[in-house]
Amino acid sequence: MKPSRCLVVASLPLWIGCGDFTPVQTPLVHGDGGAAGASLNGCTPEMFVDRSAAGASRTVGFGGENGSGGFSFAPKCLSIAAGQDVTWVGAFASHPLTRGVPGDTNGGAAGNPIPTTMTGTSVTVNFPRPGTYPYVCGMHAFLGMTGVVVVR
Ligand SMILES: [Cu+2]
Repeated sequence: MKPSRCLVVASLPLWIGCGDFTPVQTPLVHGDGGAAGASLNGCTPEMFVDRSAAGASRTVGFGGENGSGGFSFAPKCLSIAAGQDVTWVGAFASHPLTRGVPGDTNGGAAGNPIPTTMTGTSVTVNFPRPGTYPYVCGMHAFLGMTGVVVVR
């Protein structure tokens, strides 16, 4: 059988076979869309909201609080300064807070101070050190209910 198609990727010494051609897909990063470049828990660098100013709100709502949707955090991608606090507000019994990325509580920077929180409606967490600290809703991470605190 005569090959119907060949594909050469010019910039790479890569020769993808002739004949049956299957599109090559870039693996998704944490299943969040696979955008090019760094993406963590659905946050790309341009998505971070800087709340490091002295009077800025560092409250993250979820389950309808603070402008969030039922299955999301708001702001989802938050940037603060070392030493500042972040307060999560919502019903933890319905949306248990867990550090890390979906399926890996050790994802992100070491020393993630976000505590597993399964009861109550508010928790305040201090972030003493710079780093990238992802977190998820333990029940709805698969729906994209994930977020990141970057401490600069
Ligand atoms: Cu949830």
